[in-house]
Amino acid sequence: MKDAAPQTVYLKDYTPFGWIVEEVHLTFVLAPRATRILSRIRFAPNPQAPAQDFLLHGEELRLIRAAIDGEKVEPEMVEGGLRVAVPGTPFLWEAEVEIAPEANTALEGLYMSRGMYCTQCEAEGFRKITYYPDRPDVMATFTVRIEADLPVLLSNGNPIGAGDGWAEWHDPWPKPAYLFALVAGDLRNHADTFATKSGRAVELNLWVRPGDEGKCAFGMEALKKSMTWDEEVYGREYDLDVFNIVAVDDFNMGAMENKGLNIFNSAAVLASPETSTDANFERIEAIIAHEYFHNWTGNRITCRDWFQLCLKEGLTVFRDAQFTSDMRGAEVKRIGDVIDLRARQFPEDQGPLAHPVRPESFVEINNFYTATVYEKGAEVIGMLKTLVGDDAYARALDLYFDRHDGDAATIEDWLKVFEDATGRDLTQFKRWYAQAGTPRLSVAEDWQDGTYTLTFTQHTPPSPGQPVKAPFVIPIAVGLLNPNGDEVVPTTICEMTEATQSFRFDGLSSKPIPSILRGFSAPVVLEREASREERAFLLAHDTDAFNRWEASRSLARDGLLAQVTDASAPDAVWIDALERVVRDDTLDPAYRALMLDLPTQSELAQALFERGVTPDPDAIHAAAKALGQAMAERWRGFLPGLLAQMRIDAPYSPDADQAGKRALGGTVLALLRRIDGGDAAQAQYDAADNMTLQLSALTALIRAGRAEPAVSRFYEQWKDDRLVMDKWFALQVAASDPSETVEVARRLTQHPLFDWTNPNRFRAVMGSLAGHHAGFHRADGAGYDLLADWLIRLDEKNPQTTARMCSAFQTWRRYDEGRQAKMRAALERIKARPGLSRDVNEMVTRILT
Ligand code: 0A1
Ligand code: ZN
Repeated sequence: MKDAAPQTVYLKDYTPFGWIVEEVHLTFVLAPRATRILSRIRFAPNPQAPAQDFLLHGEELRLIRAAIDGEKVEPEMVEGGLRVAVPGTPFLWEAEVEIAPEANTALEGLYMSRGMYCTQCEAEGFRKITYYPDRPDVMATFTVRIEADLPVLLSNGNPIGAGDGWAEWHDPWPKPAYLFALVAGDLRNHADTFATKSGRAVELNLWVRPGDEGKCAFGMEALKKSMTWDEEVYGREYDLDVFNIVAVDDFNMGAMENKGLNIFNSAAVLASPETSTDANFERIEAIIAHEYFHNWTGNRITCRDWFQLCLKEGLTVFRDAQFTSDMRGAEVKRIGDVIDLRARQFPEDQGPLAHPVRPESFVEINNFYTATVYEKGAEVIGMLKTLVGDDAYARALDLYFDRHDGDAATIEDWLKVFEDATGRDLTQFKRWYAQAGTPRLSVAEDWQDGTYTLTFTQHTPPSPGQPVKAPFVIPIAVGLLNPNGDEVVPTTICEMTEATQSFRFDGLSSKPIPSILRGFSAPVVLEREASREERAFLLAHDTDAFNRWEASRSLARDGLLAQVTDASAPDAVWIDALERVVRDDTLDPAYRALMLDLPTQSELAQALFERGVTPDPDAIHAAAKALGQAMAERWRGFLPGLLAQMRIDAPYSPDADQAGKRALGGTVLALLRRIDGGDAAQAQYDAADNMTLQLSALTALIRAGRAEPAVSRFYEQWKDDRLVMDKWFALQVAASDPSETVEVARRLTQHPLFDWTNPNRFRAVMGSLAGHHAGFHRADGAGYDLLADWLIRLDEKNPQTTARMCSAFQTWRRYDEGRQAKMRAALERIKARPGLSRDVNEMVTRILT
């Protein structure tokens, strides 16, 4: 286990490593309990670095022997590695170490997943494989030999030789150790080829466990689409003879962009119509694209240090979002991303875990793979693109690739290419990387003699370590409509740089209705006291699809808040306005489905908290339920017809058109079950021939109190499919009545298939518990206790996944004293675990302060 004594690392302390690594040769002799790794590494003094001791990282390694230039040495073992005296000239370091992959339950370094060897080295896992300067600015070429009695032996780069029980790989592209990968096992291959635009033939392989061959075709197509798209849109070509993807069942995250050998959580790559939902297909396509795009934004240009993580992640998320928009439609993708940002990043940015997109310190870097670094990091790039325009963005990116190919770069380097390509000064814009917290934007309007003036004021609340914020550069996309609904001023970017700033629109014949922050042009909270009439007007007339949706969403939110605080009835005016949208056949069904998506209960809790009302999770749940009931009853007449309209006769395809129809159908079914007792859901369940329909029907049946026999039938049908069983576990918790959520989750932890050391299975139950707002926040604290019990148990095996799930408690200060005390007690109980990991210690400490 790692040392729990917190040691903070600071961005300001960066110093280059004292040596250059010229090349790395590794030999792996694989065995579950005693793998031997022989490393031969050429070091040369780095003339650009200050004098320093020769220190190599290493954790949980048994050093068998070490030598420098062939002479045996006895390094001094220090915390986190070793120190040894070295010559002042180039030298060869050799070491042999032993590790036990089978005992590695943290899934970091070299570990085993159901008989297969695999690695996860980002961020600092390579030091659990051998002694090495495990930092991203140390880049080297790797040659790897693997010896094992297994049919498939893979590493990075191109294959250079293989025989019975061995294989050798060479990666010609210098890379940091975090991009190292090795896989060995009995795997099956779904193969294809790709010709790059300059004519390089690339062999593509998707490696899976026997039995999963039928779930590969979609992932392979997604890979080829990604390769074509990156050539066409960013001019980026693939640079090796082979691209391997491997599906692994035990994996902490979604996937990993190791050079030429991407390793995927099997849930993020395996798909078939019978076992995967439309949402799964879309996510898989996006993750394959994301990992592939990292080949340029992450691998060819990597990060100087881990503080620069957003350099690769923000940009790659931005690129994968562009790809998905091109593949499936920009408006629906944007709304989905904003829903996700508000659900995951806003709570982080507004609570005790708030940190800048580029943090300035950390204890455990694995705790900073956050929605802020990834998703807000992508928003920052989107704003930059809006500010400079599409052409300048393209020029800046060309310059970035030209100037920094082969570098370990920084955010300063990134911003400099934009400054050089556009002549703009980005000093103030850089605050987006340095200041945490979600800015709040208020608006005042003025109308006089044909001139309409919007005055914006920005304010960013304090966040940990940052009591006072300076103004951001905020691109505010504004359009103006006249009272007939015609657009009189098309989308215009108001570039706000001051704390308070006015923008004038002249020559208007009547007072316009403003549509502000179109397309969600900046990650801010818009605090505008627009009247209900004005929002209803925008819902009906806005030409900006995002703001039409936003108008509806804010009406829904305010109606729900009024239900909670004033015991108002559900807002019938909004329901009627929405009906026109939902029944408008000219609108994309996917968009209509999003229009029907209600604000999450956690979002409502946050909104109440911001208005000075202590949120009551039961009351919020009751309000959402009453609104759903009112919608279903008011729309009783047309819901069955709409459901029938969304039925598809063609064979299943996960494309956006079909998926949109099923999404709207699923939403309609969820309303219908409130008035038909689940009859339509039962019919859909019985007829379903794909997982999307089967699962939306099962959800509706559970919610209608008709879980049986469907839940048992589902189990019998799918008990041998791990990925589908994850859904079975998750759904029962997610769809449970709040009074039973904790009991359902507890009962499922006793199920023989609850393999809690598998991160997907653990998250299926515990993640669903934490995500069930009213169920988790049960007043007696039973939800907190159950989650804490399991986090305490998991931490001993897998600190990374445990630490990530601690964020379930990050909003604790929103709630009443009783709940606060119970959450605090749960956190303190976690903190008191003897041998607590550094990962969890850092998370719990930050949440409590
Ligand atoms: N770089 C990967 C995600 C990833 C990050 C950390 C990991 O272990 C701590 C594993 C994977 C990506 O962005 O896809
Ligand atoms: Zn990434």
